[in-house]
Order: sequence, then C-alpha cells, then structure tokens
Amino acid sequence: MSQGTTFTKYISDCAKSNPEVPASLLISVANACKLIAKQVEQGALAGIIGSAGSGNVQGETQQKLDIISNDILLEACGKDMTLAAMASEEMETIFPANDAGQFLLLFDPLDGSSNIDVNVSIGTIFSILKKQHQGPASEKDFLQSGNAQVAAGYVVYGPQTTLVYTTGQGVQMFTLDHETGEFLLIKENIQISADTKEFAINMSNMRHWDEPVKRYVDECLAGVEGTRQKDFNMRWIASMVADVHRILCRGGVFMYPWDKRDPKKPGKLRLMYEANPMSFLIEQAGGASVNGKERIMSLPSEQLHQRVSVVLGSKNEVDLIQKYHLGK
Ligand code: P6P
Repeated sequence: MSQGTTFTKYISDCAKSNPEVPASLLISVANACKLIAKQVEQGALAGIIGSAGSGNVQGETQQKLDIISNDILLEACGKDMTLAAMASEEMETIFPANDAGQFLLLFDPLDGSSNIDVNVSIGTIFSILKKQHQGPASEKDFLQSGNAQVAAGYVVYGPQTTLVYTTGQGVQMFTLDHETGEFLLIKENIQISADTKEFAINMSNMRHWDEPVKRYVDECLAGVEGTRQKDFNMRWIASMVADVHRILCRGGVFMYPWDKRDPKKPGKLRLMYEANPMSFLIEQAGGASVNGKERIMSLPSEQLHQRVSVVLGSKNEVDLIQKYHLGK
C-alpha cells in the first residue's frame, strides 16, 4: 500500500483478507494513543509531570502520566465490543470489558516513565491475545505464551509520535500527522540487519551481570583490537520502546539480563506486556529474542506480571549471546 495511507484504512483492508486481524481493537488502541500523545506533549503545562504519590503492583512509584495513560486506554478500549478484558502493568488484576468480546488486550500504558520529567522518548506497548472460550474472561485466560499473540505493537512519543505493529504479516510503521490527527503509513515490512555494531544495556549494572553477558559486552568494548575485530557503539535510553524503535530502524541488540542484585528475580522487564510484544515485532522483522538460553515467545506464562531476562535484536548478535549462555 502507498505511503500516506491512514492506519484505519490499512488495518481495515488487512482485516478484509484476514478475519483473524483484530482491526477494531487496533484502531481503538491507536485512538487511545493519540489522546495519550496529547497529554504527553502537554507535560508540565497540564500539571501532569511527577509522581502520583502511589505505587503499582510492581512496587514502582507511579507517575501521574502512568495513571492518566492507563485510564485513557481503559476508557477508549473498554467501549470496543470485540474486547473481552484488559490487563496492565498499572493494575494488579484484569479489567473486564465485554463478555462477548473475543480478544484480550495487555499493555504497559507508559513505558519508560522515568524519562517523562526530562522530556526523553517514552511509549505505550500493547499485546493482543484471543480468548479461548465463550463468556467472561478470567485472569487465567491471559496466561498464554507469546506465540499465541494475534497482534502486538507500540506507540513511541518522541520527536515524532510513531505507531509500529504486527499481526504476524510483517512489521508496519505509521507516524501521527498532527494536522489531520491520522497515523500515516511510512514504512512496510521492516527488516532488521542480522549484524550490528550497536548494543544497548545499562552499563552501571556490569558488576552484577552473569558471565555470558559480561563476556559479550567485554568483547564489544575490546573493539577492533579484540576478538570481534570491529568497534561497537553503545546506547541506553532507559526506555525500552525507544531502544527497540532504534533497533527496528537501524539494527542493534538490547539487553536487560538477569543479574545478581536480586537472584530470585528472573529479570526487570515483564513478559506479558513488554517482552512478548517486543519479541513478536523483532522476530517479524527478522531479528531474534531470547531470555538468554530460550526463545522468549515460547516461554510459558505463569503469572500476569511475571518478569523475564531479555536479549533481543539483530539475529547474529542475539544468537552469539545465546551461544555464550548455553556454554558453547
Ligand atoms: P533502568 C523503564 O522503566 C523500563 O521498564 C524499560 O523501559 C527500560 O528499558 C528499563 O526499565 C530501564 O531500566 O534500570 O536502566 O532504569
């Protein structure tokens, strides 16, 4: 389809040839994100910067915009008759929508919110599953592996407000035209280069990493004089959406690995509404996504807010890191 096609037309046309596509729900999510973008752009002008003075189920301090974004998604998507229930990083349990709905929506309403106060890119991450039975949805219905996702994506609120999604037919990218209020197609079937010279990890945690991660990063830092025989660049935005968007645009590898600070915690990021949706996008774009040893999208889902170690991006780099984790 041609550049400039609206998201609504694009996804509606896709749904005509593939009834599995949750078109109505994707449009509801996109419309909610337009409203979130308006709030994010206002920032201090709307008095919505800073902490809400409450904590979420993760034990993290909620920013005012976390709650505003969550409420916008509940309100906008709750009216969608195809949606059975929602789950969010900001809510302990599920939020019922329409008992007759066939889809389940999971989201991190505003990922990277520590960047809100300093005007650095943040984003909304979403994942859509199918309800596997008739009638009201329960929390158990959400506990499906990443392979079961029927759609996933994010909206990054940065210099542009850009929506990236997949329904398993490749990865498409749309940018919000503030004149018309429409997301317009800018790129189809995005593919990530298998090799890269750019890695993203929070280097301040180096002393806590497991050996395979330390080995990989040390080899990157050794540059052209080392075993990799090339120099690497490092980026860390502390906003997964922004780091993943960069990787979809120019390749790279993103790591938030398990570390020794809290050995019982498998990782910082959440499987259901961060790692699974981003892994779907990355794999659809020809990349790879593992928890170190295993493919993330094949992992069983045991709890709504379970955490996972994440290594994703350019396939050859992820394969090398996985090899190190497997002791090869
Ligand atoms: P750190 C944001 O809070 C987030 O969940 C991801 O978006 C981001 O990649 C990571 O945490 C940043 O974590 O420990 O570097 O602040």
